[in-house]
Amino acid sequence: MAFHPNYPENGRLFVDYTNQQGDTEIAQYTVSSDPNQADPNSGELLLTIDQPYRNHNGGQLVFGPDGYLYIGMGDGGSANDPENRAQNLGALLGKILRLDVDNAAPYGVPADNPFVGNDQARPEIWSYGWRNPWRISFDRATGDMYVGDVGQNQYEEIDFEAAGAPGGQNYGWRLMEGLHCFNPSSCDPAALGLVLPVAEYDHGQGCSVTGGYAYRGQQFPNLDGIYFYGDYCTGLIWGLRREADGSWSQAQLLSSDRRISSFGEDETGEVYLVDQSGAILSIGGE
Ligand SMILES: [Ca+2]
Ligand SMILES: [Ca+2]
Repeated sequence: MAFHPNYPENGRLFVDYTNQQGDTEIAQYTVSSDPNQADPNSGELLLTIDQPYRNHNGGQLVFGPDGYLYIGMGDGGSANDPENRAQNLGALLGKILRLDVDNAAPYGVPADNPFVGNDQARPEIWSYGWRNPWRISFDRATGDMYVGDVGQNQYEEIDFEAAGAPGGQNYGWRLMEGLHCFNPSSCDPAALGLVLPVAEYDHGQGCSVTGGYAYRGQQFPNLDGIYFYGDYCTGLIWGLRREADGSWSQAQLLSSDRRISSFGEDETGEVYLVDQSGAILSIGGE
């Protein structure tokens, strides 16, 4: 779910869910007279995306600093991306999409989306080569994008896209899993123009990455700019920091024993952890 950047004025919010046929729907609702409840009759469907398999439905919606709505779509599911959808620009699966929800109904495509005018590609695509970009966020201070892309059987990864990037990047799947060639088993990432993750961990430390947020809160100044992420199976939490020279430092910060299904960020930039068992915990202190 994502609130429109002008939500206080227009009451518009967006949801991504799996419908009863197992397919992805993106819809808009508006707030009701009760500020804590949407109007159930206000629904407007933006997009339906057929899902060939039950898993890997992605599901993150987030507005970028450019005011456009970004949507994370998994590769469709099963395992190993059997139909190679993440590399197929004619499919919306295995992609991050970028929509304009202000200047056309039910949505428009920003004129500067990278594949506009390419009749072999869907114009909604912002980037491709994703397996299941379960969580996407923007650093509120810099506008940089972070993505936690869930791996297959061996490697989990975090990806970074600097603010102002033109889109159209290929993040590798199923050619690569993390930093490793996957299918085919040998490859030349540079020759293929693939963007490599800025961090990865193997399945000795977890099973499924849950991307988080770059901390920009006020309570813990020493955490400023550290990107938090965790693992769903082990509850380990890591911090990732981009140094002044552009290199990355990664450290395990906590072993939480939590089933980390998501992270969240509040209006002031404080970061929270969502435990699938039902608890919401603050990062930095409890
Ligand atoms: Ca699916
Ligand atoms: Ca990748």
